[in-house]
Amino acid sequence: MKKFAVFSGFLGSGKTTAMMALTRYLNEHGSGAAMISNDLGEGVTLADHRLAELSGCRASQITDECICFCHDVLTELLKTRFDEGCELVISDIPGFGVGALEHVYHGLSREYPDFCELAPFTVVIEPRTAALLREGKSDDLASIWTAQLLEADLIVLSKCDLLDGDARAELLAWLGERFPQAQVLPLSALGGDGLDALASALLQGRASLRHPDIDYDDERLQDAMGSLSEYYLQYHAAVCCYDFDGNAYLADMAGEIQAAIRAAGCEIPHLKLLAWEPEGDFGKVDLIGAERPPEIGHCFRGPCTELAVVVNASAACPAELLDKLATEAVRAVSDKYQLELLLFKRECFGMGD
Ligand SMILES: Nc1nc2c(ncn2[C@@H]2O[C@H](COP(=O)(O)OP(=O)(O)OP(=O)(O)O)[C@@H](O)[C@H]2O)c(=O)[nH]1
Ligand SMILES: [Mg+2]
Repeated sequence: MKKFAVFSGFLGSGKTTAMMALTRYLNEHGSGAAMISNDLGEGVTLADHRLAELSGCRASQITDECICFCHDVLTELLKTRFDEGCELVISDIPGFGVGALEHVYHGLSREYPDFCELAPFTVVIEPRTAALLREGKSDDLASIWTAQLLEADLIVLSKCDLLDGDARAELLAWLGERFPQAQVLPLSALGGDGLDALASALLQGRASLRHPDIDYDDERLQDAMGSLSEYYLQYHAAVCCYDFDGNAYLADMAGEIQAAIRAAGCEIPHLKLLAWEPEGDFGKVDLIGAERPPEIGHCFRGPCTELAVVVNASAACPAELLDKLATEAVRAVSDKYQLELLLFKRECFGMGD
């Protein structure tokens, strides 16, 4: 039977990168697979979805609503992919993902019992987060990470290329002891290590459909969720010269937004900057935390002549302030590069609104 998997996990943990690597791996190894990027912006192009498309992945997006609450839209899309021959379709989940086990997996198994098989409910965690939990961090963020991991049938320790062998073994062992209900697997989506084991676990395993002991009304969980705002900006940039450096432009923009967010005393768990040329060349810069250096994920190969740009941010910052800071930063950096902007879409809202 065809399979559906949810990849939950914290912002910036590596879900999209893992879904891209895994669908590519499966398509190259004979089991058709596709991915869905799910977020709440209305009528927007998601940076994650566009990145997957630009990278040649079999990808779709569901915007405007969480797959927790639109099973009709989700099953329609799954049916299309299954009819195309996909054995496995994977979707991520907006925000923190806590509650997706109940809303997506239990919801689907009640409303569409024979529609497809559910793969192990998967939670992606990056080494830095796992290390903080292991050291005993116990604030609002830690309560979210713990709730996510308690929902997991399968925990994926991502970005393992950043760890040496001992550190990786220690974190894997700790995750296994702390969350004994889940299988734990290491992955380097960028390097390719661990994709075979992850593919087998998803294709051969099944969701347990447990009811974990989580207080979903916990005040700390609700407060943390309520403090998060989402920002979506989409524009076209006309370039004035022939030596425009799209990579420097994106890096400067990440730095400018980071500085503004830090000056406001806010946190930015994930900022995604993606720009592409009509021919398909593209650049991508991520910021995963106000105190961490921006990461250049993909570089333009040469000077750009015109650009489409998508900016997506999730920040612990009031929506009005995030909207102002991010938009001003984009304008300031675009002015510096003498770009003429044509705005398609701008939206900013609080997750608790
Ligand atoms: N070194 C390394 N970096 C990675 C790996 N996987 C992801 N990253 C980086 O981590 C950052 C976040 O990755 P994403 O895949 O966008 O994270 P996400 O969980 O989808 O984030 P949200 O969509 O905000 O929830 C990006 O800069 C990635 O390039 C990996 O295997 N190794
Ligand atoms: Mg993502």
